[in-house]
Amino acid sequence: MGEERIGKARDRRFELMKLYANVDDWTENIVHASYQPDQAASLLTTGHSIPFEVPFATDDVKSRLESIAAGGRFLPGKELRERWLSGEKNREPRRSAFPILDAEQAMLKQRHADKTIVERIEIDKGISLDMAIIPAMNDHSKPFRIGVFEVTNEQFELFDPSHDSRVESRFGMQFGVRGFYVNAPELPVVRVSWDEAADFCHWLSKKTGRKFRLPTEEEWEYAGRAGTATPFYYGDLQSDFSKYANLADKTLSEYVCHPYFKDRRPMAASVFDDWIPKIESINDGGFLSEKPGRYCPNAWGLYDMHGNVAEWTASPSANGIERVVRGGSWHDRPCRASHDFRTSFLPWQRIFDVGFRVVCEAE
Ligand SMILES: [Ca+2]
Repeated sequence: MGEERIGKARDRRFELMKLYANVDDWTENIVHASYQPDQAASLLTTGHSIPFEVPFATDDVKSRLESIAAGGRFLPGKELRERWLSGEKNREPRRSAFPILDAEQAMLKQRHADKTIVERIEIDKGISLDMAIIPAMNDHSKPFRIGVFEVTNEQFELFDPSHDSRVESRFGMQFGVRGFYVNAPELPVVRVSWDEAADFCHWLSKKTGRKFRLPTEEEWEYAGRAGTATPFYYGDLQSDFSKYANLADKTLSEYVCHPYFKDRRPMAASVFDDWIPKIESINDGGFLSEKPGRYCPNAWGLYDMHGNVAEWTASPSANGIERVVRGGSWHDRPCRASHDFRTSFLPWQRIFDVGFRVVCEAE
């Protein structure tokens, strides 16, 4: 039923994207490790949806998914709905190994680790990376440096000039307006796969003579917490995040804007237009991704560890095939952006709201 109604429009869109945007795949369709190769191939080369297995599915969820595959209607049910809303399935127990510090102690510990708190490493003329020192996690580890900001389009394009972080489509009629661009030089790079992010680190190491890599999941969380034990360094799931993080807030309603104008002119929207889940009572002023550094940093001077764009880590997921992504993005509510929330994608997938930051060894 649905296939019949949308199939032709989707095929036409695919054809036009090939013709005018030089985009000849559907790599943005997110596939999971449990997909059969032919199912994944169908999703990525034609955009056709397929019945699939969800890796975390309980029998209840599986039977519901099977019923959609058989042409039935998908009814999420209370259990799944609650798990989605709370982000429960992806929540990690807090790592008790991390020392708990107040902001002042955390900053003191950082100063003891190295007197140069932020080291600026030049990549190319006028383009550099700011790397903050992070004190050793325990007696068996060493201090390391992590990017103060997420890697930007400008920085990534030095490595791959053909990379394009592209555009977010507007909802509804567009009259020649493609959507909202996220490929400006100062914005964080996205639609970059884990493989490409790892290659960027190799390239950067060669170029600078320093040893760059992606942070492990543990390093990422330790650096982000900066000694705090709460779900966010600034508080909990209910805290007002408007000064601290670019998350899914009231501003996302601007997706629904007047189709005759290129700029964003708000329009009265129904719930069917304005559907991205968000926290409507909070206005963080960030629509899609924002230039890194707009919100407050944590005690160790790191910006956007929650929200803006989600970040690849070096660590594999539980099935060993996917790679873990942390921190949530402008598209996520707080429940998907806390220190203890994780999700994962296959290493070759390019995700619309996933970028990365790098670590390097301290000298
Ligand atoms: Ca926002």
